[in-house]
Amino acid sequence: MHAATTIPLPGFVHRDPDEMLLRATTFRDEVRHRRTVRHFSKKPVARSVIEVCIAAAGSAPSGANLQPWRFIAISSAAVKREIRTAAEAEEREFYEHRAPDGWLDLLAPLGTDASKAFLEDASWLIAIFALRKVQLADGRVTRTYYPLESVGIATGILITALHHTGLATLTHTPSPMKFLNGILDRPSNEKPFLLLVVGHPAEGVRVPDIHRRPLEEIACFL
Ligand code: IYR
Repeated sequence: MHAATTIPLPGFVHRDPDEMLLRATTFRDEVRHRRTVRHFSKKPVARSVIEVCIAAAGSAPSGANLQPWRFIAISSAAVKREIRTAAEAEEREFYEHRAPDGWLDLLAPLGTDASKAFLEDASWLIAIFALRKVQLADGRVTRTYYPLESVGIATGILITALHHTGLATLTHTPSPMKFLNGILDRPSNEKPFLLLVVGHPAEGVRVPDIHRRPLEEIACFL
């Protein structure tokens, strides 16, 4: 057993209650304007912006601080095309054979189908992998703990950072996603978690008229 080496809590700011409520409200209003977009313009996004947002995601808490995530950021047109071809093949199977009717009924109002032009139009695709094993600083390999929870939290931070930056995202989950290991040359201990599509929304883009559950429905206070 090693004793923990500690440091003073870095950068924490104590705020008074009024300021806290104002900041919370401002943040809520900002994030509730985030919408999944399915049509992207080809306008480029600087790599530096993507780098900073991924660094923000890497601040997420994780099981045993093993940080079991890998973000593969793709702007190469050739790689995006390869991903689109493979994803559309899986999606055609999904829409034509695999998806049960109940699932298709729920997707109908979202207007999704097997055609995934956004995989080529958007400036960046970020393939997010969950690591089942990681190597420690001393070279030992260990299994990870709560990798999906950890990567889910990091992905939430990434989506929020991109939205805050002024970019649109689409959380895309072609199923199965194993083809990403092949195209992106990732080892088998890395499990594809999500393909995040990132860019500027297409001019005049429209989104489904969906509603979010009110606070009373999603929270209880005891
Ligand atoms: N992966 C398919 C289907 C799909 C599934 C869910 I759950 C969605 O919220 C949206 C789509 C597709 O991307 O079209």
